[in-house]
Amino acid sequence: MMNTQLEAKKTVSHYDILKRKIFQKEAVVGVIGMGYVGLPLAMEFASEGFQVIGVDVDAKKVETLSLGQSHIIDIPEVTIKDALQKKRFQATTDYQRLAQANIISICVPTPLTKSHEPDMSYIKDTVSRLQPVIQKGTLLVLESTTYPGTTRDLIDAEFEKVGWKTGEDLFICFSPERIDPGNKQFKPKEVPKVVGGMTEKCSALGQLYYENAFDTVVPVSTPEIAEMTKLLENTFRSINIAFINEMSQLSEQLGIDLWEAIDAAKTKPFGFMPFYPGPGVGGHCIPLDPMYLYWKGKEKNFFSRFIDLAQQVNTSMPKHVVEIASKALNKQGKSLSQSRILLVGMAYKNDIDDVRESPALHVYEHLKEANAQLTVLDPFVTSFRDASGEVIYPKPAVTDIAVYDAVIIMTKHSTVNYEQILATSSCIIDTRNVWKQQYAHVHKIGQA
Ligand code: SAJ
Repeated sequence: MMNTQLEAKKTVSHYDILKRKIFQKEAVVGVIGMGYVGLPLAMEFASEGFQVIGVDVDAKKVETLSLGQSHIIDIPEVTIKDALQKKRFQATTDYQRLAQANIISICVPTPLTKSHEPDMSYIKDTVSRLQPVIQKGTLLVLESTTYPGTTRDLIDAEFEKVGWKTGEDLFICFSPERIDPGNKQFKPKEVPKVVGGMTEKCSALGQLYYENAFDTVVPVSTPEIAEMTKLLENTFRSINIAFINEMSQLSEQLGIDLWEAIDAAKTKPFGFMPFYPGPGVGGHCIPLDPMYLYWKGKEKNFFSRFIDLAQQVNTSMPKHVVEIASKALNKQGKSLSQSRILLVGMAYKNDIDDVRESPALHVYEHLKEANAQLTVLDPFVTSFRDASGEVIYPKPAVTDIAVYDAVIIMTKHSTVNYEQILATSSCIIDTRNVWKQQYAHVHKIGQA
């Protein structure tokens, strides 16, 4: 048989074999990164009847997962135990196990470096560990949020270098994760899944794969478009949050209750989308993702003023909260220094235990610099490190509210007794609109 016919036969065989394996749920799924993205993804495919190999470099995470314990607040232990018991999930630190995988999703962190540039070290490390073990005919999907071009430059190019032909020997896609930690309104499978392949065959296999675990799959024509889609979503969010944060500072100057204006504006059934002022923007995504887009634009000498301004406004909010607290205490003849302050909520948003990039961490540091005496109340966060590296243990509850000169509500955890705080404290700073009604002793951002 001619070489081209052999090649053609081999191409059809890789593609067709994988297509059949996915259809028949015989495809072994590998998920690299057992974090807030990878673990829910692994559990989705396990619950759909696939064999899933969860790989993580953190031996502790692998150990707890193998015991059926969960380190991700949205994944109950029963889900993990069920997948283990049905022998559909195994956790390991051993990349060699991925030699058995027909499909591999990469869900590793894409943080920023100290100089606010994309840190691609996790992706690069993953690809270099993966290359010696991955088998030909595998579908490889990058899910980590990143700048347009990453999949092509850091993944596809690495395999092309060793003579693998994408679309024949290997199938490569980008599919952004859209996990929203703590979101009770939408289950992960109900959130449409965007996927863009390097070639048509890559896209077709990517769609087939995700159709098993997501109600809706949205194909786009290239990985760059899929990468851009995610950054567009989160940059849109960051800019709109910054806008409303700036409007909150304007409203305070004008003596207008912005929260009431937002509630009125959102009665308009079109053309308006509510965002709410806060103490700043936390989490692993919104503070970081726009900087990936900003950095990519800079490469082309394009400096996005919106992204830059949004970062400035959002990162200025923690200091603004401290200023409000300082003015409120001054009205009682007190200063921040030596005042006993209760910080309610260290997590970056309510009812989760994640403090990454939390604005409350910055407020904590500013107050510490001002020599305030700080106590943290957070029923979800068991511990966190402050800027000096000291481990701080929040109280899950407090009863002695009256002893604090001020209480600052940073995160509106649903299990906190706000009525007790309102009745007992003489000075409250509310950054989350806990109280819609105005009280003389409650100083709310976005209100005079
Ligand atoms: N925030 C405000 N005002 C708002 C909305 C949010 O101050 O009107 C603050 C929050 O308090 C939080 C930060 O911004 O500190 C981020 O909020 P978030 O709701 O975006 O929380 P994340 O980052 O955990 O979730 C997001 C997803 N959120 C939603 O779509 C609602 C989404 O942006 C991404 O799919 C996901 O992270 C991700 O992983 O990219």
